[in-house]
Amino acid sequence: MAKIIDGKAISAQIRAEIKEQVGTFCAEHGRAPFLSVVIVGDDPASQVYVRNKERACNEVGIGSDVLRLPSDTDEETLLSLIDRLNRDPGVNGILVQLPLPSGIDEKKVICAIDPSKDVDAFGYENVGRILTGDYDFLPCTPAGVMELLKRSGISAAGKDCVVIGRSNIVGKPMAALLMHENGTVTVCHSKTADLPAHTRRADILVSAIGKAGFVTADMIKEGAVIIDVGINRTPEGKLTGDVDYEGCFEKASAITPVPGGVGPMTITMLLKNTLKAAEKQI
Ligand code: BQF
Repeated sequence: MAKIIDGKAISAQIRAEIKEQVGTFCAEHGRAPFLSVVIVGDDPASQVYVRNKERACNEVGIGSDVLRLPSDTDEETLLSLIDRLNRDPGVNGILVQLPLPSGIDEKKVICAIDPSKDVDAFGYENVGRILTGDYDFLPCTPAGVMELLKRSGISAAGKDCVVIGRSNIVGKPMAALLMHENGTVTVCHSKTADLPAHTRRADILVSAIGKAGFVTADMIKEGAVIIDVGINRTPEGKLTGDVDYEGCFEKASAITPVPGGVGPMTITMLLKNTLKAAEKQI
């Protein structure tokens, strides 16, 4: 029987801390930190994520606006909007919700964001800084996972850590952060030979593959810590992770649920990054 790592509760605690720090910032500088969110098109999941971010900003007193552009927006228009936000001293953080419609070069758009306002930390400068350990912002999801571990009293030092997924947004930075915390890290992906042989050795298993029910109880070690980054939708429209929660719950020592695990922490780390960006820009 595992301890449930309650991301919603840990998030609420951190958001209360951030709200207090935002209050101090407002008192000292006469204005609130400010986040601009850019969304292009009408992808329904993206709409939900953007609303979650807007609501969370409100909750802690961070100012925000959502700039909604039609799905046929061209790259040039988007780049000139980012240029305007880069030069606006009232905007502390800029976030472009991904994915962008096909035909727009995501890399070009993300890298157009001023690195000091890149609160997702997806641009080349911030990504490079993560690898060296010399960073201002961490990408929100891996940062959220590290914070969940820390606040649950789980150390990665000396542990076998296995990450499933090698995306630039989650898997790769996740591996870097676990290494910084002195974990021994293995990154598995779609071409990994005998993936269960790796996952069975994991003391800490982080799954970010995006396949519902992918991690089953026979793939994990007794007493492992299971972190489920997956956000998948069941045919009935409910959120579910990558992990067979019921099965792994019996065998793990700690496990994150979906929803209410890593997801809320992702949003909380965005708030933290926006406050930090505002403080650094003073
Ligand atoms: C929860 C995201 C895949 C691709 C792009 C809370 C969120 C999700 C779940 C959320 C995500 C996932 C976000 C829960 C933002 C996390 O209670 O479990 C919050 O809003 N997320 C995103 O912006 O882009 C994504 C996943």
